[in-house]
Amino acid sequence: MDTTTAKSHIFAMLDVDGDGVISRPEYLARPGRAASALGRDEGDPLVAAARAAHERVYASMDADGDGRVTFEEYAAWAGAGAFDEVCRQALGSLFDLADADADGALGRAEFTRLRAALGNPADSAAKAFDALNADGDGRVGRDEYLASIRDFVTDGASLMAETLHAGSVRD
Ligand SMILES: [Ca+2]
Ligand SMILES: [Ca+2]
Ligand SMILES: [Ca+2]
Repeated sequence: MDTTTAKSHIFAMLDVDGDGVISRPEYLARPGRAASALGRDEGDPLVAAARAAHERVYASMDADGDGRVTFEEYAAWAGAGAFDEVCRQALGSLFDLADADADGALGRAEFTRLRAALGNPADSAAKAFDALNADGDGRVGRDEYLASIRDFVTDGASLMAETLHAGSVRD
């Protein structure tokens, strides 16, 4: 898939109410929703870290600072530079919320919970896990998880299409 298509899939996931705009509250609700789905309480430092990382992403993404991110604004911003500057930290912070035993890797159960927490349908979790667990050790490491998302944003690599459940659009 091309990068515009990849970006449109991510945008659609972030635009939870489907009104064509990623609003500031909509985006900043993401870490809290993930935290509660993953059984983290508000006092957990990892939750505070996730909120701070998401604030930074939104400030970077909302170029004109009006609290609304349109697809045009998103598409002009998303890419390798934005990923390395702010997105990696935000996505990593969500990964950490799911990493219950804090060993830097997600087993199948942890991975499935993270996907559900981010609003991805559970039915494709097994496929996504298998795609990311290429070496078959039953674990998806933090770095390989983040690298696969980066590949998706920068190249439209299909591996991450599975993990973001863009596969449902193709099927
Ligand atoms: Ca919206
Ligand atoms: Ca804006
Ligand atoms: Ca783990």
